[in-house]
Amino acid sequence: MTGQAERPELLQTGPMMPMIEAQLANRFVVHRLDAADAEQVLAEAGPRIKAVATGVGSTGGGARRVTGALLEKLPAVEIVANFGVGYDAVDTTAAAGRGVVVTNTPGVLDDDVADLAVALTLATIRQLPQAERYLRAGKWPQGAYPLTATLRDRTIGIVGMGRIGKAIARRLVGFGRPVVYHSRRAAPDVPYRYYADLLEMARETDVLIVIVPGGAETRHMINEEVMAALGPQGMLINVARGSVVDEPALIRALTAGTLGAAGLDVFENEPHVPEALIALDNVVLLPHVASATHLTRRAMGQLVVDNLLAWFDGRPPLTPVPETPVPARPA
Ligand code: NAP
Ligand code: 8YV
Repeated sequence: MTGQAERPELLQTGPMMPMIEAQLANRFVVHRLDAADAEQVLAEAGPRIKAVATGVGSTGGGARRVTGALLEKLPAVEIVANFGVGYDAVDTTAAAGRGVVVTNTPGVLDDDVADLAVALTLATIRQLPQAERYLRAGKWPQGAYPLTATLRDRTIGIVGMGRIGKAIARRLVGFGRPVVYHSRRAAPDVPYRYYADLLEMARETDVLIVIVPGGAETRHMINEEVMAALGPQGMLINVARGSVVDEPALIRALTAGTLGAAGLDVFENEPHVPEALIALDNVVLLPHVASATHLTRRAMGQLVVDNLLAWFDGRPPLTPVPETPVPARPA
């Protein structure tokens, strides 16, 4: 281990898992953006900071976003390691413009996120939380819980056929349901029917599972028209990012019954969920937990650390994002 003076300086934008923090503290001089004196810290240490460790996810919060303005205060930064496969909270254009490499945590969370997406789909269509609330409220002796819709007569459209979309599709095929999908380009390696037009797919399916990246390009791609196309028996499952769905339009559609039901793991303004959604009984709401198992979060955390260690050991980062080319490590 090198001495304190030789350790690279790193900015941590908010709380991270203890196993991450312990390894970072072992190798870096760590500064915290969530400290009371963060501005002072940035002014004093900003010019020396070489790395950023960040992750938005379930606690949300603007303070944890890696914006162009923040990067400007870190003129020596070389790498931003993001906890999460989705890195919409990191301004990759600003990072690429400064030659800063951004890494994320792909692959290690696919199975848990896909399991959760399928669980949420079943919970929503079979009304599992509602049925449990019925039992707990002591209503069973007065009569059986009402019959529900079923997955048995559904075609499922997946929006986003990437790593996680494929893992969801594989599971649904096991459930005996037809799967179709939409993305910008047809995926070369899947047997499912491809729709270049999202609206056309929404008209011809009745369950939509959304698993695309967040960001400007996908903002509100699930809009009023798409929801209307799904229809009164239709169901929307969002495990992607809250920004992908027009939330006010979703509330209107669910309230009016022009969309049948929704299962949501993500929201536009996390961790704040609109009261109007909470009041509805045709939604199942989860607090951004798709990857939240001990095993998967440990693997994600280790990948954050391993990307940073690789970079500062002079090796290429393990999982750089495509928007930021990997520059040669300065000598
Ligand atoms: P991925 O392998 O990069 O797949 C993304 C898919 O989305 C690709 O099929 C891509 O295909 C498609 N896509 C991208 N932009 C699109 C657009 N504008 N219109 C239509 N399709 C588009 O990513 P992944 O690992 O599967 O993860 C996907 C996302 O899931 C993450 O970015 C993250 O936001 C979210 N996620 C959420 C949780 C959670 O806790 N709820 C957990 C993990 C991931 P084309 O390039 O051909 O369009
Ligand atoms: C996590 C996620 O909840 O990987 C992602 O993109 O949304 C989730 O796995 C999040 O990154 C935790 O901070």
